[in-house]
Amino acid sequence: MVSKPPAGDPVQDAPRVGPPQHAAAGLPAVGHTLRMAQEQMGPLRTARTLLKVNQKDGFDCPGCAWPEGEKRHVAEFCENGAKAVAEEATLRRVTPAFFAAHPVAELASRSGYWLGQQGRITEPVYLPEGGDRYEPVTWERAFAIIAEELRALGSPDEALFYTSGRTSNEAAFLLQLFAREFGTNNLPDCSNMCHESSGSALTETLGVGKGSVSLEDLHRADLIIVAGQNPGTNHPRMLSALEKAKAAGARIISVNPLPEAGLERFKNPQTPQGMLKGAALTDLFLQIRIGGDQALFRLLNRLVLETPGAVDEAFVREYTHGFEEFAAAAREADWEETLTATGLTRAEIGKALEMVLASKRTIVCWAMGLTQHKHAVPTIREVVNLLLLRGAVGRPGAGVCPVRGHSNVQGDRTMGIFERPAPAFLDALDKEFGIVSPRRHGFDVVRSIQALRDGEAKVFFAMGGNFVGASPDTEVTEAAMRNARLTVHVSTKLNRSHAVTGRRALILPTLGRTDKDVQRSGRQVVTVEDSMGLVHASRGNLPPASPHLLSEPAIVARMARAVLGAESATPWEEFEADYGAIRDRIARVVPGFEDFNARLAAHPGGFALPHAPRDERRFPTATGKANFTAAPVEYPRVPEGRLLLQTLRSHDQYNTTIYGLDDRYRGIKGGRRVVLVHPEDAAALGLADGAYADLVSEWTDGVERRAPGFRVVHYPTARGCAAAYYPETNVLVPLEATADVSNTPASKSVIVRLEESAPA
Ligand SMILES: Nc1nc2c(c(=O)[nH]1)N[C@H]1C(S)=C(S)[C@@H](COP(=O)(O)OP(=O)(O)OC[C@H]3O[C@@H](n4cnc5c(=O)[nH]c(N)nc54)[C@H](O)[C@@H]3O)O[C@H]1N2
Ligand SMILES: Nc1nc2c(c(=O)[nH]1)N[C@H]1C(S)=C(S)[C@@H](COP(=O)(O)OP(=O)(O)OC[C@H]3O[C@@H](n4cnc5c(=O)[nH]c(N)nc54)[C@H](O)[C@@H]3O)O[C@H]1N2
Ligand SMILES: [Mo]
Repeated sequence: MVSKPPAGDPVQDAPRVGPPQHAAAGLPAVGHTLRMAQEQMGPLRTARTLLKVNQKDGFDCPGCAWPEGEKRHVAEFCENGAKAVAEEATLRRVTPAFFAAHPVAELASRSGYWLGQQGRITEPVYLPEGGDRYEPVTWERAFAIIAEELRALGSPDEALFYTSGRTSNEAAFLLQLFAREFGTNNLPDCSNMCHESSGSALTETLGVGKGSVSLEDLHRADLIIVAGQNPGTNHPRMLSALEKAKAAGARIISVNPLPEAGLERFKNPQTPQGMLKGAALTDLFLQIRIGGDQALFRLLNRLVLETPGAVDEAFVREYTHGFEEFAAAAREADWEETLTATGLTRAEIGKALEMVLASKRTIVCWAMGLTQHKHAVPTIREVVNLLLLRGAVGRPGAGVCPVRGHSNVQGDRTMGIFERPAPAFLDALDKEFGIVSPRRHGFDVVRSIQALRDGEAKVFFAMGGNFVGASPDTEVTEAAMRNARLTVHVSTKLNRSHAVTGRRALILPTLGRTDKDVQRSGRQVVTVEDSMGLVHASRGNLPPASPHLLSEPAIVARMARAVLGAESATPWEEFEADYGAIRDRIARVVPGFEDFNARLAAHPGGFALPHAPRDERRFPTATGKANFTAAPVEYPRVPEGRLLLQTLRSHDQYNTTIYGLDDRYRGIKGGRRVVLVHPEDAAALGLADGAYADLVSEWTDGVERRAPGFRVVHYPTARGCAAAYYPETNVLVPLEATADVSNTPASKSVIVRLEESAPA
């Protein structure tokens, strides 16, 4: 399978390469932000939107899920948040005339960058069976088409309802309610490709699948380990928290195969000193081999166990379970094996141990560098083992901090977007609405693709996102999608998923975070939950991109009425008219949301959801205690002459939304088809800096997956490792290459060979 760059793309992908930078943010970031924002929004709208980001009376930034904190700056956004806002609040428009001029086959030949640059979609459009282009359709007809296809299914489980993580709590709650009334738990979401491994590991060990720290805790920690995360690009506001923690005496260990500029030094654009000099952040950089983290944490655990007085014995006795079995496994940790797995030296690991032992309040932060591996779940469990040994859970300044991606991905899960819902959640839902939710588990993302491929699923509905672009094994996923009878996308902007469709397809354009949402009862707010379990309101203030848009809750409510008809006793119309009525129901179904509307009014800055381990050192696990776990140590074995490829984000993208072709901190400009390789590995493979190569992944099924024409960049990554951007490299990630337990695509460990070639 070969995935060529789209042929119809007028944008030249011609990367120019300079040296990587050693600091993030600062003056260049400010100029860059304003230029990008004004290109999309013009000066007036730029001022109107950017001053409302993350303010108490404004909208939640559609960028990342990092929390806002109590004291807010006038400009509480970062460079990449501003790009996310500009991308949504753009003045460019995709109208029915656009669709008349561009057949679907032509859209499929365009790059994701080009598609996204066309602007906001203004009207619902329909691709009839056998049609070659989308045509305008009324909302009524669109919902009738969905109802017709859903009602024709042999079983409700032949329908899939995907959610991306920008969807508000209110819309998410309605969507899962609709799916369950309809009769299925097929609610795959972007989380399946993202922090599912964190959720799996934390639920099993601590009893709650979410992070256990607040922003305050971060400020108070004395050691912060940042493993497998690039906050300078993906969570820039986190750098302010790290800076503050450092100023209060914290130390930072970065564990990463790449030296990421944002973790080296931060030039805070909100302080004058910060702009000039900046603060060094990382005290110890562990340049780990991809996939070596479980081995590293296992050895650290052994060394802690062997240090007299280092284990918090009172905590272990009172609050934990499974210590003996874990300790026996940890004592087996082998130095030589760890050095091989990690590529680190004894001295580096010794230094890390010293810092761990010197710390009373340790927090471990992580993101995709830990979650997207075959052994991601045991890796995160091993991180938990370390914190448990040190009694560093449920204590101020200490705990687990999985840093979420999409701005409401955590909230969507809290609202019940989950293919394996807890029975207690379904019981509460059934009681409130007088329905009988199915108890069979539904399909996650990977299972959904397999179901479409195998003809087990026939209708695909997406509340946001870019399923085709974000999923692994692009060719397989695209073929699966083309098998569907109907594909429906609720979207703000065009992407690849609109060009690779089922037999019939609908695009339903919707309001974004920045748009003002007015319904029958008046102006509406929605709510979101950030990465630290804080729930707060979001209020758009711009006139909507077009008068024909419906909000996400309105779309679900109308779809539900069209599909379920008189069979449903749920007051869908009332929900559409007044989102407060949805929140009243959430308050009665979802624990922690009691008096939702009243608390929202009383706490404009947001309120915290309860978290038993954090608040009361109570661990609602199967054993009633925090569980130590012991799994065999795993790490990827890479055959001679091959490299281990991670697929990651550049500085100018938001997942599959490409803002531009630069990756400033890594020194890349004007192109995305680059592969970063250690100079000595490149030399051994005979690849000069500037050479071009095809990336060919090797997997047990013997199928050749090839991404052609990548410029080789000699780069200081860990030995034996390589890095290239997602989604161009998703073609290389086999559908079946997933994490054990969580089934998350292992998109950070793909074995590849590089074959010298020419620009694609
Ligand atoms: N501007 C912007 N912001 C975003 C996003 C975006 O695309 N753009 N995406 C959002 C989403 S949905 C998410 S999930 C987050 C993603 O946030 P990140 O997880 O920071 O995103 P990635 O670019 O995938 O970076 C993974 C990091 O892990 C490192 N890494 C890779 N493999 C390993 C490993 O085996 N071990 C260790 N220790 N490190 C490893 C990589 O070098 C890289 O620094 O960001 C969110 N915020
Ligand atoms: N190889 C590889 N693959 C990966 C990853 C990786 O690191 N490597 N990361 C994975 C991760 S962490 C994630 S989270 C997924 C992301 O997967 P998705 O969430 O599915 O993808 P996005 O690119 O974030 O979706 C962008 C689209 O969302 C729509 N959109 C934007 N805002 C709104 C809104 O407010 N409402 C609605 N209805 N639509 C909106 C727009 O049409 C836009 O084109 O990708 C995963 N895929
Ligand atoms: Mo994500």
